[in-house]
Amino acid sequence: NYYKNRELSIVLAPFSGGQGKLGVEKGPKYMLKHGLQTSIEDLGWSTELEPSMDEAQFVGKLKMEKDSTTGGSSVMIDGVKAKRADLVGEATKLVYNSVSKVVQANRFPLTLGGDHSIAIGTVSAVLDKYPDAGLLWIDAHADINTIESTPSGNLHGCPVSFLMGLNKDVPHCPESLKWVPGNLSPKKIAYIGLRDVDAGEKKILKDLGIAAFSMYHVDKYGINAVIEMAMKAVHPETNGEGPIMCSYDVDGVDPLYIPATGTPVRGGLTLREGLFLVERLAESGNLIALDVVECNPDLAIHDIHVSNTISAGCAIARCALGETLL
Ligand code: EXY
Ligand code: MN
Ligand code: MN
Ligand code: MN
Repeated sequence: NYYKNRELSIVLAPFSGGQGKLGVEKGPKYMLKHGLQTSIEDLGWSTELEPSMDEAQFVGKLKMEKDSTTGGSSVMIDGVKAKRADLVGEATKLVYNSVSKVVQANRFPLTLGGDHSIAIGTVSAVLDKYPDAGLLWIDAHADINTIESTPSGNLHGCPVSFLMGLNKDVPHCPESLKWVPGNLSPKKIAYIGLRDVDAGEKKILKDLGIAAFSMYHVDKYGINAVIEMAMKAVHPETNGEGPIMCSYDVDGVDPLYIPATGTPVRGGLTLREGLFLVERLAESGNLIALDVVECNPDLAIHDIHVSNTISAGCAIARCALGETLL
């Protein structure tokens, strides 16, 4: 059981350069303001804050799409485009440094994003410490576009391809992301909640034989069976037992419950299914790290959408840390 010493660091990753909408860098601040740290301490964890960057650090450098049609330092060379790759490389390395420090000290890293590109840093750091770890990716999207297949150029749609080293042989792979070890095995990841996967991504999932449970599977088998199949998929030899990291994009949950997010897709997990997933991981005792990403308070069209989104994001973290285990 990896929860034994109950020491945790909240890694703040207020970065928005992996996509085109400002505001997602405010996620960590809002979740802390909601009382997340105290509520985790109330669950018996000792906690520390671990800022990986300042909230303002990258914002000034970001020229988002709404500002101009040519916005963002979009590189387009021989059909390869990756927006703001310089900033994503720099920011994810900072996140990597922070999470490395936390895991190497045997603390549990709870990383608050920020957009999902920050998982390039969190997962790389966790795999250094636990090479055998399985990764559960909760998301409406597969985030496995390569810099060649990406339709948008937004790197929050690409972290898994970097984690697997799929861009290594691509000409013009951005220099700024060459630090990424890229050693995640396709056998060690399982997705839950998928419902908006690009054609190029479907081909990658199929060619690499990646375990992917879409909303169809959630409806067909039920959420408990799906999470158990996912755990077994990443740890087949031990019937699902072994260290597991969870990278949780809040857009996996239906926008009815979590509306303030950059790329909402209807037909997602109910809030209970979304919380059950992490409760089940807590119960397994195998969870070693968690990301909660893509809360963007600025995208709410009503105040209630901000509180719904932030309180659900915090509930995901608390449930993963044992809140509902009696
Ligand atoms: N597949 C689309 C793209 O690559 O542009 C959309 C990606 C959205 C990614 C969000 C973070 O999960
Ligand atoms: Mn997503
Ligand atoms: Mn799409
Ligand atoms: Mn995502």
